[in-house]
Amino acid sequence: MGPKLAKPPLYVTQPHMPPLAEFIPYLEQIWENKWLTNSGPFHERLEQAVADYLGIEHLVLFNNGTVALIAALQALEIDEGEVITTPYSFAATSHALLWNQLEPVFVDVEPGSCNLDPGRIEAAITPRTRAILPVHCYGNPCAVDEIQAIADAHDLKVIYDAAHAFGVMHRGRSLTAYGDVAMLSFHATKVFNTFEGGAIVCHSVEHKRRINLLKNFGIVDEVTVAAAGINGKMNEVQAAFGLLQLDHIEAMLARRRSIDARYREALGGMPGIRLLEWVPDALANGSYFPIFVEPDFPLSRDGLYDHLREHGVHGRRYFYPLISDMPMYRQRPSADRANLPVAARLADEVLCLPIHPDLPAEDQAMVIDLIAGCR
Ligand code: T4K
Repeated sequence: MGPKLAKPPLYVTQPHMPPLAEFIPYLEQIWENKWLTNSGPFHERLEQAVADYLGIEHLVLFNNGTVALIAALQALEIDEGEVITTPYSFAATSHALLWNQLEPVFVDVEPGSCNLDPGRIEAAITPRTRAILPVHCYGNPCAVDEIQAIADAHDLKVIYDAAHAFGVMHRGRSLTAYGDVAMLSFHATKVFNTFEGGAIVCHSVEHKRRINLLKNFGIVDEVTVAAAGINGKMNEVQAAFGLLQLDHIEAMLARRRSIDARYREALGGMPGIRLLEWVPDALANGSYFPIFVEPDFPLSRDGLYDHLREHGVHGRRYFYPLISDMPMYRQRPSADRANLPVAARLADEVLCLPIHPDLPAEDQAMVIDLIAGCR
């Protein structure tokens, strides 16, 4: 037996683990098949099941969201120039650009939604701009219409980092339906997980074929390698776990939404605490619960982070530091904090509170009481 955590802290996220007994038949099937990866039967079933669940026609599974994003950029043949993106995200968003020798150009975000500010995008476009890479931060929809209109006017591609957006419905359809492509992450800490995993949503058979080619080394057949592809393949254990998770997804989403609602009710009017403004016309997935600790709260953001941690509550500063403040980005002119005042403030004030389907009500009450007790 491996090590067991003594008394686990209250983590910012935790995967929901379906009963182990439900997973055993899947494992038995994999043992019997002796087909462990490379478009195995569970992979094929999951790819179709996720597409059906999202109401999407074309979807390609990957072994993680980062590799999916790297491959998607290549599939769109964005192979040089600049890409406009947000500094307020997980490092993977911009890292995918550097891995493709693309130049990230950072544009500030909106304070309410934390998403790329569409009003600032055009000023950042140059003759070298090839694409826009916005993030639906915390699953909250970007200004998809404005972004698409700008992209159309300037002949740019739109690649959504939708890592947080599984299960978010926007105007009656999956948020992943927007843009030329959208990337999903199925990492262990996400709403829907396959241990590690991810997917690309795209919009044509031809594009799906190209992405599939790139995810499997560029192999066409036993004697033909047509592109410098990568290994982005999801294995059978991951895919089987995903199928099992899908059986439970509605209950998990409902639980997340009710935890979200309880936090909103308890913390909504609290002086010094600001909440994320969820975009109208969208059904949230409760993937994260960020609060913004403003100057009139008795503790600083880091003070509150430490206070919670002393009581076993491990909040996380998603997203601090800003990507643009990381050493591989900060020399760029667009990375200057003076160019990104809203993102800089959000990064200094944000603290994500625990939210996951199995969070006990009394633990959530303790988190709320710890915050309220600071006043
Ligand atoms: N774009 C965006 C906007 C993203 O947020 C991400 C990933 C990506 C792209 C890239 O997608 P992937 O390539 O990852 O598919 C985590 C995740 O590793 C990362 O997937 C996620 N975003 C990011 C926001 O958070 P860490 O290093 O902060 O997470 P970690 O491993 O410290 O886990 C957080 C907490 O969750 C732990 O304190 C405890 C709990 N936990 C974690 C794991 C791994 C568990 O309870 N069980 C677990 O198995 O990056």
